Amino acid sequence: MSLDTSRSHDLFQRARQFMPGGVNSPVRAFKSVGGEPFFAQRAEGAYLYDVDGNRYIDYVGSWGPMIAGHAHPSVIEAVQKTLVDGLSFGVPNALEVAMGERLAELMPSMPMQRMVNSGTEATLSAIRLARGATGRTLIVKFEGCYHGHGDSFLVKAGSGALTFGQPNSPGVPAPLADLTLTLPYNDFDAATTLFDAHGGEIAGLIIEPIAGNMNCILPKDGYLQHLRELCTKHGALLIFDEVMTGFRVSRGGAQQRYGITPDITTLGKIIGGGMPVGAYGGREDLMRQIAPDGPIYQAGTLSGNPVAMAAGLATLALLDEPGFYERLEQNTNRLCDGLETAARDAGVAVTTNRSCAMFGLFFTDKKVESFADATACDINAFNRFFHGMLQRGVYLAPSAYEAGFLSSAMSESDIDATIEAARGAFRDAFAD
Ligand code: HOZ
Repeated sequence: MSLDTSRSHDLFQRARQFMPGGVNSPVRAFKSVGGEPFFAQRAEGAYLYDVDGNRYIDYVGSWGPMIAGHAHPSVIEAVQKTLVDGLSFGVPNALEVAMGERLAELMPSMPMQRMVNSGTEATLSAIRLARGATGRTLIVKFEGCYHGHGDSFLVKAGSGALTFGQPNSPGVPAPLADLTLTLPYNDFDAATTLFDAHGGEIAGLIIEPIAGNMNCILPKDGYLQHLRELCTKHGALLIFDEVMTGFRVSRGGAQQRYGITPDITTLGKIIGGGMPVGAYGGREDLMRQIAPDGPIYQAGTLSGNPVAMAAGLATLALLDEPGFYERLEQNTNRLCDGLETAARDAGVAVTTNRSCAMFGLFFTDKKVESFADATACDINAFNRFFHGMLQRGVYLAPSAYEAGFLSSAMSESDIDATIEAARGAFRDAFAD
């Protein structure tokens, strides 16, 4: 069984001449799973179609934005209606105001925000704000968490940095990297000890409240609260990077799901509905310190772009459909339970983590609660399984260290077809 991907292959050969790895973002090059990426022709609902006409049930969803499925009619309509009036103005527009109001309503911890153009820009700006507001320099992050490719974050980073074995990137000056302290995710005592030693110098602690870049790892009971208390006690700012979890794990993100109020939140993905976008925001006294209200500088030519705002607002409007999150959660449970059963039937050790519309599949029989647990899993087994699924028309993230995403466009029969594919993939990948 082998899909015809000859057109993708030809495009990849051309792409490799002009782009590092033939791609514009590393993980999509398929390097860690082996083989070659397919090239997209179009996408609709739960499916991606490649240039050779193959169809895939898509559990990547453009790495997170497509919570309502691809090319949702109301999002496409909003974009079409907006773009005929011009693509970028460089002056304020009404859609930015509507976005500000909407975000403040969905996430009450961020009554003020600034729109930017990517999640990376959001996190870079958030730590500048934390440093500027506290007058301190140290930033704390977690092993295996990924906050975009800013210098301060490429220290024990997850996602592609982890996939390619370079969690600390060359090119990041050592004196800057030294200002980033790292902690093991879900380790209560390590956090307490670090804050006892350095609390007065820490500007901010940044965390993916549910980690999605070392596969999917949930916080232990009380862990986020513990971090909240440490930050409050030591005068450091708690930054939730909700670029992935924002509006994916509940209508109000992980902060609503766990009942924690961060000082600063970073967003991206869903708030752009598939267009390039990011945002950061927080309490008014902090955000008033951003230029031009205050001295902390941050700017962007395309920030608040009308087409991106229109796509984002249309996507956010879909979250209000009654039962939207309940259905997503049911489907995720159906999928994860089904994958675990299929693996058990095939005699393969697999465990899953899940939170509403995001999940992780691990080749181990143990609970996965930390970076060390995730990296101890059988990565070769994942890679074989990945290709078995791809051949059967199911696209999982091409790395054992990325979370999977569901969309509201997926039906129960898509989930069941995925589980059926998994039965075959487990069987083939683990045959003696
Ligand atoms: N940062 C994304 C994974 N968490 C990868 C994006 C891409 O390669 O397109």
